[in-house]
Amino acid sequence: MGQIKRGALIVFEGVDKSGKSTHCKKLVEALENFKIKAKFMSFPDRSTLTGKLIDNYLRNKECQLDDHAIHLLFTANRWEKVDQIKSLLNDGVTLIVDRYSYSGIVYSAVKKNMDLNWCKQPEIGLPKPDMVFLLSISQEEIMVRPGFGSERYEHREMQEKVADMYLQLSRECDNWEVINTARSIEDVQDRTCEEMCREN
Ligand code: Z5A
Ligand code: MG
Repeated sequence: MGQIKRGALIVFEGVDKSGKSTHCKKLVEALENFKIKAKFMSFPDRSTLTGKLIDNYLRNKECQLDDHAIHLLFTANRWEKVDQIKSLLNDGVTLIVDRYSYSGIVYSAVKKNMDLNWCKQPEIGLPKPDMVFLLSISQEEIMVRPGFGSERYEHREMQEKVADMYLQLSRECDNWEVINTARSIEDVQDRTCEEMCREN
């Protein structure tokens, strides 16, 4: 029997409401149409032990938690899934992941008194993505999308700092594609599919 080709780990990053979940799901469908085994995964996974704490922190703006502690909870939420991620990739499944380590890094590192290098450390050892799509869009366009503003980090000042830090990280790595998502859903989908075909 031939060896199974490892699946690819594809990550979508971007500010709140930039369209990550929409485009992750569309990419899974497109890959499945090409008979490529693909699965959607998202972080934070609010259903797990750490996920329930994270969900409470995000939705309840009164919840007090040290910034280092919530950072480590977000990272632990990824480590909880590491065996599943590795096993799916080894089984040849391409994983399309809605937020990953870079969300962990940027949303913490933009806070006062948080150090970027410290924020990166607990992510070391998690499987590395083969490609990262950074969905980029202006704050004006984000703020008119449905649902903006309901959770803790969903305010302009934080989102602008996050957008800048994402761009800074994108310049440090050569496997990031920055995609302007202020276009129609179909246009953005065409771009992500094109990039995936180029890589395969
Ligand atoms: N966080 C963290 O601090 N540390 C971590 O390690 C992780 C996360 C993993 C919750 O994340 C918070 O957790 C987040 C970062 C922090 N805080 N903030 N901000 P989340 O992933 O659960 O939620 P979110 O990303 O903030 O929001 P979202 O609603 O999931 O956004 P989205 O997935 O990017 O957007 P969407 O649901 O695909 O699209 C939003 C709407 O726009 C929807 O109505 C779409 O139909 C519409 N849409 C999408 N694309 C288009 C285009 N191209 N044109 C027009 N309309 C569009
Ligand atoms: Mg989403």
